[in-house]
Amino acid sequence: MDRKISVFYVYWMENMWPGTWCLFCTLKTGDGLRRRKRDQGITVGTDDDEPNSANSDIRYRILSQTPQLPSDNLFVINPVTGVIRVNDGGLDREKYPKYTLVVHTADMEGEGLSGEAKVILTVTDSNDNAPTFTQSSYEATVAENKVDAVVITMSVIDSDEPHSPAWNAKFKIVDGDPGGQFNVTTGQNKHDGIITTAKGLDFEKSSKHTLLVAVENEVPFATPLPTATATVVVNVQDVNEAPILGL
Ligand SMILES: [Ca+2]
Ligand SMILES: [Ca+2]
Ligand SMILES: [Ca+2]
Ligand SMILES: [Ca+2]
Repeated sequence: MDRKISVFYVYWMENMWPGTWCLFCTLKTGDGLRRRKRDQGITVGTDDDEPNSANSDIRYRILSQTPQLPSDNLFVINPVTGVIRVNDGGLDREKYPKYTLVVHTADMEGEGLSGEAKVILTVTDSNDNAPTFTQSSYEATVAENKVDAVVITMSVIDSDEPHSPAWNAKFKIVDGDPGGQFNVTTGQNKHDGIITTAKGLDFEKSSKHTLLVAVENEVPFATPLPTATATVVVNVQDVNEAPILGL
């Protein structure tokens, strides 16, 4: 039995159902990193003894899990194969992005020489947080007759992995603009919604527009989430226009 502590790096997506395997596992040994296939799960411990002898018959158990949150038995190890699986729901990247497990290994069916392996678990992101506006309502004033005029910039917050498609925002005017007089685009920081005029507004026709703007991410939500909206009241400013001759 190799008594050296081996370190394994494992990546698991948050919100995984109990029983699922890690996404992929990397085994760190003296000769570098070896990636293991997903369906192999993770097998800890190495043994140079003859295969199928009692000396090579290793047993595994988890000694500790850090942090022990949201429960202390999030993972389970198969005592014979050393494969680790999710035991309990509750993997949440936004709350607990990393876990360390210490795994005890012993040969002679658990009675012989023992060693330890450390498993560093990174919880990877899924889009389980909807972006929300920093304000639920906005008010702006824009001069009539101007095309491509910036009306207002709205910002959002999102708890998912910054600058990923699960964090980047996508805006849509869902109500209050039947004539297509406004555009909404996403700012360069991927977190601002910028409303501009698509056509020149006409104060004499309508001095006020009330828009309803919705925000989502570039990728669909991973869990059912309500879509956030904000109301934007646009006041049109009157401009003294030359009288039209002939009327
Ligand atoms: Ca989460
Ligand atoms: Ca997330
Ligand atoms: Ca998100
Ligand atoms: Ca006018």
